[in-house]
Amino acid sequence: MTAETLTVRGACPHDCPDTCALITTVENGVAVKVHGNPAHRHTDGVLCTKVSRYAERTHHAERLLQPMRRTGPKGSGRFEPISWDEALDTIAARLGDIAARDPQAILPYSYAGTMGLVQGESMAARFFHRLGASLLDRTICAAAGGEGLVQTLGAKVGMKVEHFAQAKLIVIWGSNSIGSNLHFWKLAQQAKRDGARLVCIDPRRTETAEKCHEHIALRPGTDAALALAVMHQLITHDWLDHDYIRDHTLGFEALRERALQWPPERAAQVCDVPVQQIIDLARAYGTTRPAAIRLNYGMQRVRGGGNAVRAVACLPALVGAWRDPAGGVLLSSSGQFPVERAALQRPDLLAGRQPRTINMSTIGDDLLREASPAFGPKVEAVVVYNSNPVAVAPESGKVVRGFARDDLFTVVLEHFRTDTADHADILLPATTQLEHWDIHTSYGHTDVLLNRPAIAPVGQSRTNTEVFRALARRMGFTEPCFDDDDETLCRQAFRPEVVDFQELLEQGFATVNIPDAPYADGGFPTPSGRCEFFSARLQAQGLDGLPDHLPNHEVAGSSAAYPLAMISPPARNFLNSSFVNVQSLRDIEGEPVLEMHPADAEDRGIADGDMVRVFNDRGEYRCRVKVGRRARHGVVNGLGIWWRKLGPDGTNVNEVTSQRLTDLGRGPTFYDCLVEVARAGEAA
Ligand SMILES: Nc1nc2c(c(=O)[nH]1)N[C@H]1C(S)=C(S)[C@@H](COP(=O)(O)OP(=O)(O)OC[C@H]3O[C@@H](n4cnc5c(=O)[nH]c(N)nc54)[C@H](O)[C@@H]3O)O[C@H]1N2
Ligand SMILES: Nc1nc2c(c(=O)[nH]1)N[C@H]1C(S)=C(S)[C@@H](COP(=O)(O)OP(=O)(O)OC[C@H]3O[C@@H](n4cnc5c(=O)[nH]c(N)nc54)[C@H](O)[C@@H]3O)O[C@H]1N2
Ligand code: SF4
Ligand SMILES: [Mo]
Repeated sequence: MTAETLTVRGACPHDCPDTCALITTVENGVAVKVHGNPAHRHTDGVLCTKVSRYAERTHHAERLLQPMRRTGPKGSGRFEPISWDEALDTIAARLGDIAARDPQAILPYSYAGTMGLVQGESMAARFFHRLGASLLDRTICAAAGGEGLVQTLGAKVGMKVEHFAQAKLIVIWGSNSIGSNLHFWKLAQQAKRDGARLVCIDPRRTETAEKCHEHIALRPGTDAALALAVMHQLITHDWLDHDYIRDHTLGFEALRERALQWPPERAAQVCDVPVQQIIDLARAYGTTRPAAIRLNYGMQRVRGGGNAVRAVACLPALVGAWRDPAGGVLLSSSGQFPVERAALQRPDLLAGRQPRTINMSTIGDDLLREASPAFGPKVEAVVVYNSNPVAVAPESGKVVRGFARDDLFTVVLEHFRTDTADHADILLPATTQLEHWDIHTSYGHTDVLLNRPAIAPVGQSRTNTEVFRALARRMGFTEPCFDDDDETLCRQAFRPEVVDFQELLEQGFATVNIPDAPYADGGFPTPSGRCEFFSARLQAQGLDGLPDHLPNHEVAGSSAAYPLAMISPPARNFLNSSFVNVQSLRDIEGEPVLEMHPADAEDRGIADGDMVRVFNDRGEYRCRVKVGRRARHGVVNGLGIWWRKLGPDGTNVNEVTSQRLTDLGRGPTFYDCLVEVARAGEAA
């Protein structure tokens, strides 16, 4: 190594359950390589293909290097450089004007471009709380399933991921682990080598499904029916842990009655799978110890997604799977971290005000709404950071129209000129994970990670926190919390007795102390302390207290015009819409693809490799069709999430998705979507 070479420990910032520990090699101030930290057991020295290219992304020729002001029409992508002072003065003046009338006309829009607690919602939240801006309901990914877990287990908690390696049955339910949870897949393979049976439940024949012993290719949005039929079998064969049910659950009698309405034959019809597959799944689940379920968010992007997660989350308590460290269910571990959110976000700065809340999943409609007593003021300004709504939000025809409004003032903090950035009035260059401090929890394991900056900010880029600190100063916010620097913010995230900051500084990660079989003796974080088959809290909201199958908003077969169900899971080499502009990764993905079953293709005279139009009443997009067995009959898979401007006609899959919401949690229903497909160029 030369004198100028150093290595810096960090954390992967992306919205992925694995939250890997990174090591960045820096030569003469340039990040030359990012690799996995071998000392971190969950990372085990391995990164996915995407983040192995993080240095390429960071030093990309198209990185935004200076603040810019738009000069062409919105969406045109024409900008001119301006100074930071001019950019910040302009923003502060506009926001100040609007706030003087009603600060709720200002909306922050952010999600998980970085999962960092500091560059995510810390200084930004303080700023918008102090301003009194509209609150954002951050629902776009996990709201339905999260609420399903909270109502059943009490929080976003579950079994510890490392114990999957010792399970004898692993049900991978609504997750393409190889694509989006790679480090879990390693544990599943270890279990498989030790004799475990792997079952995958997914409408798509993913690379993960192919490698499991069994693949149950159900219709999208029918998981609750399947889970209820499994319960039916557990009950009728008495594969139940009666002691566990008596001591640690609530509402068994009511659930029993519900489940008995779901014989496997009924579920087989709803799910469109062979009845024997359901019977076999139930027998395996009822008779194998330890049995572990890796549930993931893929199955909750439909109308009944919250109920589906509730139904699946009931299963381990029925068979007493929680007694074993390698038994139970894991959807998310994020509720296992006692993060000091109030200290980071300072909701007290609202000072008694109660601004309205806008749901990020209906941003299309909400940007187009006029002022009304029910809605409040028209949205006059949006400040976007850590998100690319024009590409990722549903029904993008409306999202684009909203962001194209001439009377909307839009500020975007970004690394690149994304589809959303093209609509900015002021575009601000943001630092990447290699250039700033941050601290991370995980939703797939139970370690905290620290991210240290490896290189100086590229160009004139600034951290999100620095932008909001500077805006706070310009707007006259004098509270001392607006002076906290990023390292201070990192230290505020946890009480010292929970996470030892010195340990984080020294090794880059620290483990939160959680028992190996946390619910072996019950003690769920629900109001009753039990696993709540029946939820009094849901009943009090006028909802069903028991889990049930709720058919999709757009049920397959209900529309003659749009007979195909479409799901749009992620492409393996992109992370939502991040990395689409990284050439080496785009080369692997090629172009936007729609997977279609041979029978559906034949019905439409479509051949493998044709360009097709995918359409419904909401919109249309074009892409290349891949005819084959990845798609099940009646379902097409439109792999996401391409930048619109890099797709064949400046659109992407979200042209056809809808803004309807889920049963619980007000989440989006990306995978509850009927379409028709035709060869491009043909009449509709
Ligand atoms: N490579 C890569 N990794 C990622 C991401 C990425 O974009 N690319 N995104 C990250 C993010 S933000 C998230 S939230 C997670 C998402 O990861 P997951 O939670 O695993 O969710 P999805 O990838 O949306 O879907 C997972 C699987 O569910 C299937 N599925 C769709 N509908 C249904 C259904 O109704 N029932 C069942 N049983 N299965 C269904 C899909 O075909 C897909 O294979 O992954 C993260 N990891
Ligand atoms: N059709 C369809 N649509 C979907 C999904 C689907 O499966 N199908 N998945 C949904 C899901 S699960 C999710 S989570 C959402 C994801 O939606 P988003 O959270 O919007 O995720 P990304 O598309 O990755 O966009 C994140 C942006 O943040 C920027 N960014 C990253 N780090 C920083 C930073 O430190 N500072 C600033 N200022 N910017 C930063 C990146 O450059 C990137 O452009 O999309 C949803 N949309
Ligand atoms: S995206 Fe996931 S698998 Fe890839 S490096 Fe980040 S945390 Fe690890
Ligand atoms: Mo997500």
